[in-house]
Amino acid sequence: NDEEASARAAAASADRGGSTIFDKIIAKEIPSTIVYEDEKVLAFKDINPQAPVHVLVIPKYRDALTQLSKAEPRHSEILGNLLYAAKIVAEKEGILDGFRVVINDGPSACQSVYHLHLHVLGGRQMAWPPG
Ligand code: IU
Repeated sequence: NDEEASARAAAASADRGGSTIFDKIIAKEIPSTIVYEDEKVLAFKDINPQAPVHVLVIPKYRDALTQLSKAEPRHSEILGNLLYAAKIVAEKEGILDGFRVVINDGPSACQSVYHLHLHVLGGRQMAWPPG
């Protein structure tokens, strides 16, 4: 279907080292509602929220890390920074009593933007298993 086709096209572009819309958000060429920012990570509200709180946490320096499955030992520090930033986001958004952190990796998981990102979701009862 269309969604799968565009996911595969995005994956192919990422493999060629293409930049994504998140680079423009980091550069503030495209506006976003920033929840948290430091020198390494940026957290901003998802444009199509799936829960009352839906924030994306991304590394500012992509360093060719388009998705978790491409991670190398050198990425371990930024991976830790991203996860810790997710906790800061949950705290700032008032959802420390219950929230979910998601990484969609690859077309089968519906990854659509090939710049590594964590989803932080909360503010409602989450279901398990996720779809
Ligand atoms: P995914 O894990 O790659 O499927 O998530 C990409 C997310 O990026 C998705 O939830 C989109 O709503 C979100 N997003 C956004 O917040 N702003 C944008 O300009 C674009 C996508 I394109």
